[in-house]
Amino acid sequence: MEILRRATFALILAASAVAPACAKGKADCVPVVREGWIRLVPGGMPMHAGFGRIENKCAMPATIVGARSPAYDSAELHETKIVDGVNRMRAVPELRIAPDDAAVLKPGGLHLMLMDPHAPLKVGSKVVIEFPLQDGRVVRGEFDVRAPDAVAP
Ligand SMILES: [Cu+2]
Repeated sequence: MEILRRATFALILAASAVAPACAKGKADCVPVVREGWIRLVPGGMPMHAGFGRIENKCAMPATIVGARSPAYDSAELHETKIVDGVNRMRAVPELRIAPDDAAVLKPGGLHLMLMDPHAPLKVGSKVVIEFPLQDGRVVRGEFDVRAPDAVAP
């Protein structure tokens, strides 16, 4: 009887040791947006940039295939690159994030281009931005609205 009890105990231990890995591999695991923020533009220009980190803590890679926001007419993922000394932006149609990796959106690099807000945005308010994944699921993030002179945290 004692042996059986010990075996059961060992089984419970094994099960709990495995649990975090199971949670990580769960089908509903999606990347998470952290430190999201939007920088307003002086003069109320209707084109804003969004920054933050999209962390993939899941066991599988995730591929973001776009962006959208209920607060803007359109949202796109862009990348800024210096070509021949000139700042150029290009659209990023797909953004793959490996497991335990993160996409970092920051001034001068990868960013969100947010066009034509439906209403003027107030500093300190929050905007929801959604990133559809290739598999049909959606990453949903909250972005803080900051002043035009805000710098990256
Ligand atoms: Cu851009």
